[in-house]
Amino acid sequence: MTISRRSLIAHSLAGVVFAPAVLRISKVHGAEFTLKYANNAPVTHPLTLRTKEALEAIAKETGGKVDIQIFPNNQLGSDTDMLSQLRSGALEFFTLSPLILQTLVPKAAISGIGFAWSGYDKVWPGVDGELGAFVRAEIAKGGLFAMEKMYDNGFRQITSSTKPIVTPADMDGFKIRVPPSPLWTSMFKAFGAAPAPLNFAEVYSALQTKVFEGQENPLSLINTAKLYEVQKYLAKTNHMWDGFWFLANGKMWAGLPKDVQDVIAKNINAQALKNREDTAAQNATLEAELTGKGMVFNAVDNAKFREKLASAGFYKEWQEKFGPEAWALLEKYAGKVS
Ligand code: X2X
Repeated sequence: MTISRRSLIAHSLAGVVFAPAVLRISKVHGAEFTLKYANNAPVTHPLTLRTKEALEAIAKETGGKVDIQIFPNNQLGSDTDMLSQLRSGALEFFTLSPLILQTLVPKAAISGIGFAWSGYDKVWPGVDGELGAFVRAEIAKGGLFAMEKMYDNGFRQITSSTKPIVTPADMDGFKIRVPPSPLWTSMFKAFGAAPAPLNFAEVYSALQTKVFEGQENPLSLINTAKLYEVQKYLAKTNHMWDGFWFLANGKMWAGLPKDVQDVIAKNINAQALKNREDTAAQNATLEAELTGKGMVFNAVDNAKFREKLASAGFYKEWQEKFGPEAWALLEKYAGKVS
């Protein structure tokens, strides 16, 4: 906070009554809070489009006093880099998968258990409800602040350049890239595949040079990151749901004036709801669009893939790791998971 802002606040506390403007700093010219938000999503992805809208609304509502610049598409580095920048305070805001956050906040990954969610009608009440509140409290213990509403990434599908994945046996030894997270590696080992972690920033070129045969992501990312150029087959596994927590550096957030926090949170949360509508709408059209771009889709018997995880001991292992409280909250919204 600058000296001029302190004195303005002191001035307003001294009895000067202002109209209920969002920020009582109209005598100061230019931005007073210049902050950064970064992500891993392409510029055309609904995460980038909607957060950009939120940041524009924040600037407008504050008369330009709160200026949050957006750095999409790994411009500031990989997810791993951005997470350390966020923790050190070099970056103020960042959206991240709860599974990648697992390296810092072990229980944050609970929402990513394989085949836990049958649909969005269960996901949103869960992450907007007690399950999400539990995770946000865990995130706070890790020194970060998470906004209330998660953004959607989507239900994940397996793609391949070498062969269609139709049965669980097709996963045997399959060289697949997974995001950097213990739960992800564990899930694909349980499928019998040969997973290796890699940040999303490197995925396109790793697929292009055939370091990996496959990867898994929601349709919206496969489309906007142009993964269809380097992947041929898509198995509709819906093997897990993934979203993004909109995170802030905890100390930085706590140091912002309440009126600034309120206007940021209001707009970020409002656009999260629009982002959820975007991905739902895209899911209805992207199979046709990606097929038109040359991908070959196939259905799978999802129950067989789930059985494979169960028989490999995946659910038992992670139920123990997450503990009874987190697991009960997941099942409260998702239904029986194991
Ligand atoms: O890294 C990925 O695959 C991505 C973009 O889906 C995540 O953010 C987890």
